[in-house]
Amino acid sequence: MISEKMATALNNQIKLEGYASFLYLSMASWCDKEGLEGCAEFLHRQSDEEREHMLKIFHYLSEVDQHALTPEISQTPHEFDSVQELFKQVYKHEQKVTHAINELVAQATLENDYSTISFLQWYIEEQREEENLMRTILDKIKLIGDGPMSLYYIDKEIDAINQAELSAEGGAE
Ligand code: OFO
Repeated sequence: MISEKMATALNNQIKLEGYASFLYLSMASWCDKEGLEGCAEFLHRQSDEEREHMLKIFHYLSEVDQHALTPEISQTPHEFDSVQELFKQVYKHEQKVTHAINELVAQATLENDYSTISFLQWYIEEQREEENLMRTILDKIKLIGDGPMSLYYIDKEIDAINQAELSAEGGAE
């Protein structure tokens, strides 16, 4: 059993992960509309991952005899200024999630809630990897610059990153 306060904080995290899933879904749709298929596929996969992150917390709350609540998700943006701006937003959102996870760990530590501390370890590692991945993408985008063929090369690059992520996931199974 974990505290009510901890359960509320974890339910808030469900909301944040759910928002991330919908945000990346909206971004995938925008990329599709712009003809950026590689980016769209990457973001669809990210969106699915975020849903899994949300569900992991759902199951954890049930396991510790607490009530997981389906979140109300606020409206995500539908339009983005450019693919460069879009990935900056992804990185910013991941930083926000990392901050929220750190806050959860701090709360669990304060309460000597070792079960939740242990549960959150997976998220700490996941966020380190995600932030690193998004920084790599932003670096590539910067290197490609904004010449006439830049969108083509950005899309190709993100597609390659997506394929690498997919095969890493396959290898992990
Ligand atoms: Fe679940 O927020 Fe990133 O990975």
